[in-house]
Amino acid sequence: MKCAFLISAIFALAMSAADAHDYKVGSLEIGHPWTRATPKGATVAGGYLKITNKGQTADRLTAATAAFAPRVEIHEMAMKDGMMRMRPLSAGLEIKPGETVEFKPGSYHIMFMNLKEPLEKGQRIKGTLTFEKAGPVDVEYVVGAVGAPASDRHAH
Ligand SMILES: [Cu+2]
Repeated sequence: MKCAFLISAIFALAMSAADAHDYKVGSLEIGHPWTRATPKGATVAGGYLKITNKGQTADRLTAATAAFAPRVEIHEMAMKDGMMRMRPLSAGLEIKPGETVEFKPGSYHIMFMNLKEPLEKGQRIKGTLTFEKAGPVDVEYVVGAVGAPASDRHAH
């Protein structure tokens, strides 16, 4: 009995560590990567996260890749001809020293394209972000509900 308690306590600790769900590479902190479950037949999904540059020099997110999406682009939303459209940032996105850039619905996002399988709520899916100076970092995107709102905090 005592042993079972101990195991569950350790498990709870491990779970709360996983819940924090942040990553570090060089002087960059990556907070809370997430995406949304995709409706049947959908082949694209947006990836969202926060990047904070705690260093003294600017860095640049130059690429994102993911095994579950053959094609991944870094997108921004911008007004064009009176309409919000997304477009790829071919040179990536700079994060200045001290700056936090938030990738969120309606703004910057990672675009997962040509999805082979639908994303299902509750999954954790692996991807890699590559920065010009800090290099690559493996992250996991937590899959939220279809149409999950733009939120910094989602239920785990
Ligand atoms: Cu997009």
